[in-house]
Amino acid sequence: MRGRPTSQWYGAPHKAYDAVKNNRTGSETMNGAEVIADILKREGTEFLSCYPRNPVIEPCAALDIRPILCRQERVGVGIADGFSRTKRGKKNGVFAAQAGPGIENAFPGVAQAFSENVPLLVVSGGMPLARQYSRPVFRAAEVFRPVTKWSALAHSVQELPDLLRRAYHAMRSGKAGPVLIEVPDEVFTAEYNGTVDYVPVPVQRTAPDPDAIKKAVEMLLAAKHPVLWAGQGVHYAEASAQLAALAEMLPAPVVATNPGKSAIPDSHPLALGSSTRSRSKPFADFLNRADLVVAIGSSLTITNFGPAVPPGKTIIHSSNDAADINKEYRADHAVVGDAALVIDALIAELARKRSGSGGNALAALKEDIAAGKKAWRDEWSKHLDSDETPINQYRVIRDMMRTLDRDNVIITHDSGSPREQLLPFWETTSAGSYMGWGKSTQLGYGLGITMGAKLAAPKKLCINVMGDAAIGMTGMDIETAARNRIGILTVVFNNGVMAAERDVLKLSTKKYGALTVSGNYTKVAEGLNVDATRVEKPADIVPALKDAVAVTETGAPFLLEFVVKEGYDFSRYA
Ligand SMILES: Cc1ncc(C[n+]2csc(CCOP(=O)(O)OP(=O)(O)O)c2C)c(N)n1
Ligand SMILES: [Mg+2]
Repeated sequence: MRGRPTSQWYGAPHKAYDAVKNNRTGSETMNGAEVIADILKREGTEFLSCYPRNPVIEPCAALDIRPILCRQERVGVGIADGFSRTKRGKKNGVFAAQAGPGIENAFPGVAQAFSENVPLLVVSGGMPLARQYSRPVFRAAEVFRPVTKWSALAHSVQELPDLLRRAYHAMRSGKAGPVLIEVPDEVFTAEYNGTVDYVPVPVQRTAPDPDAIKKAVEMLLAAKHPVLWAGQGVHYAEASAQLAALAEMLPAPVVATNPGKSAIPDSHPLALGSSTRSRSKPFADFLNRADLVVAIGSSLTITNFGPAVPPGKTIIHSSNDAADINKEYRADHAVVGDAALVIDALIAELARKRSGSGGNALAALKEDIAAGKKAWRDEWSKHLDSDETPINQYRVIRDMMRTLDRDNVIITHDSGSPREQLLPFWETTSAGSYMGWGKSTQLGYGLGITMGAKLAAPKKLCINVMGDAAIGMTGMDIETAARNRIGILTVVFNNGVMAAERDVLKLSTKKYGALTVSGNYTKVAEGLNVDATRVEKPADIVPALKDAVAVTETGAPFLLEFVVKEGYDFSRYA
């Protein structure tokens, strides 16, 4: 494999902040951009995902906050997103863009993060205050309000510390979400009067009402077939071990939402996996059989790309945001609170009410689940073990599972068929090793968040699996990974079509071939300084994977292109 060039900054010594400051003003005072950089530094910001121009980039570099320049703002936001996800919101990714085109082009990234409740900060340039109401000025704080948890226009340099405190508090309390601060040039350049008094904002957790816990445990003990439903809140609360303990104590099987995937490892004997439109058969069977569904760390939002609670179930709904309760489903009982604190309280109350463990019931449930999983996998073995060419996508997934050290992987699907193919069959072996998403399903989102994950967890193998239409959306940004030494592995399922759209393009395809997409992504990658291999035969999958992983371990990204069948079979069970 060829070594890849590193960018010029890499490893270069950073100038001292004071030098930069004195260079600029010859004084000790800070301007607005420097105040923001200073606060980002205090908040532990390691890198700034960005695209020029934004005055905050230079003072950040002076403070050793490495700028990572993307090729497209949408992906830049995705990098910040994947970082925040992987750090479970304890640290936050930051993205900076210029006013007008830059922030306009960031919209999809922020909208996707909003739909996924990811806490990231966007620092946008802004038009001068005097021009804010002059059409067609793009007013970022206003335009982004519906897709942010909090957004504000900075009117003066003096209010910047207050605004950033509010921004960080919004990210670190309750249900997460992206936040945005719009900073006009005059605020970036104005001198700050006095010294900045800013302390990092702590993460806030909410403890549940003890009476609500008592009632929940009574309901759990009265239920014949309770099922635990794990949402993304379990990731943010880092409550995987407690969730598994609760499941064993009851005993109860665990289903996960799409973003909740790997809340407990799928390999856990009580885990039934997660669900997009596809899911495992036992997921559907056990959920159908349940009399009580206990949703923890989940908004229970109705979505095409996540599970739904079947009608007629008693629901206990726990979320850290009271606004989720009774939003979509009637809650028979509600427990508001942080997932870890809720589960801890449930375990303590359960232990108080009942002595001994599930014993025989636990062993019997594990056996039941194991049998269900085996039957389902056997049913799908013709795909998973297929030797056909073009290659069957499930065969690639199987070989990836067998070859890679899944304990040390962070993987994500992309929109389209790859999501349907990967999510049900990728058996996670460690908590938090899968980034599920799908409340919005923007093709191409997986690439940026995988780079962000790698920056947050450099020792993990970070993988995004995308279709050929998906790479068409954001693919140029693999060069961002090469230039910045972000050693991700991008897997492309090249089937030459938008298979997921076949139902809605029948006539257009028959008459005009509309479904077709074409391209050789190995050649694209090589043109963008990313080593790549095109795999056409099933026997070559494993060696290619091994080589690819070895390259990522040197710090360089790799692209593996699999020439695959159109692939119309999904694991859909109602
Ligand atoms: C930005 C965006 N535009 C449109 C869609 C709708 N959409 C979902 S999947 C898909 C086609 C996916 O094709 P590909 O990535 O090649 O995967 P395949 O289904 O062929 O495996 C489209 C157009 C989307 N999800 N995101
Ligand atoms: Mg395709």
